[in-house]
Amino acid sequence: MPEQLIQIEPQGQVLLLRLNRPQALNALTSDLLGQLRAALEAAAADEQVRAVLITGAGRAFSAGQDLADPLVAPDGSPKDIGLMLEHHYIPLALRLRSMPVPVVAAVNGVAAGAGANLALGCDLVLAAEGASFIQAFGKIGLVPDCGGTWLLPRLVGRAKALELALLGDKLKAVDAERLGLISRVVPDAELLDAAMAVAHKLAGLPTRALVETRRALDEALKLDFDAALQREAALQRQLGFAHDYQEGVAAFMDKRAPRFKDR
Ligand code: T3D
Repeated sequence: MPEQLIQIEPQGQVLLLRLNRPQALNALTSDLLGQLRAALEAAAADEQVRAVLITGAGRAFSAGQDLADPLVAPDGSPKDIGLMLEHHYIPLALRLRSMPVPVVAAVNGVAAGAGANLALGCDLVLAAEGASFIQAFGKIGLVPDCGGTWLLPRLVGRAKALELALLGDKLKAVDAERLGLISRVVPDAELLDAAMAVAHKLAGLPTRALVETRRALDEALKLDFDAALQREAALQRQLGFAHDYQEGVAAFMDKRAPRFKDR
């Protein structure tokens, strides 16, 4: 029986995924990354799942790549750590970014290196007051990965992105919120309940429209204003023909709760 490195806990329409190597601050091994991707694949294929919530077991969210993993740990022989990215981090980051349901991160403690960028790649990021974020790559002679080079300047602008990435200092959750790096900070004891409430709220909203909104925002960064307006019109046309628009408007008119089902 393989070790359960991701705890999978269905809670109604929300699937809670807990990184589960607390003794190593949930450092990311190839096995853990494989299990996380498999859990996300299963969630993507399961029509009952309408939101995913990712958190860490123990006192950390994740300390990033497991630096003791024989696949990457320097031992005198050359290590192609690009393979680790190609086999694990790139597929994971792409899977996360293209999930057919919203994904929430509940950052319960330190999130370092790829652990930080795993969290920042989620759609909404809640953090406990005691949590922190570290772009730990530079200190070990690497560049930000798991999407960090793309995410950081878009989230906080070039100047702050460079400061975070070059200095690699610990950023407290409250400062991460102030910079716009994350969505919200909550008291430590309230993190999981608050994140679960957000995930349940997302699960009750029209999933397809939420996912198209994520895609449209990401794509708009590459478009000029005219092209973004055209993209909005094309998306609105598609969504206007879909069930959830009919249902959302009907529910509003009838003064009742909507029952969305599109994915
Ligand atoms: O290499 C590639 O594949 C390329 C991909 C790279 C992606 C990356 O993520 S690179 C960045 C890797 N992560 C780091 O460099 C962070 C290393 N960890 C730390 O700086 C600190 O541990 C923390 C700031 C995260 C937490 O500090 P603290 O003082 O709260 O805890 P600690 O005492 O340092 O760590 C507790 C234990 O976790 C300790 O083990 P022990 O002594 O109790 O047996 C420590 O060795 C272990 N641990 C922490 N981080 C890692 C780790 N073990 C393996 N890999 C880690 N990344």
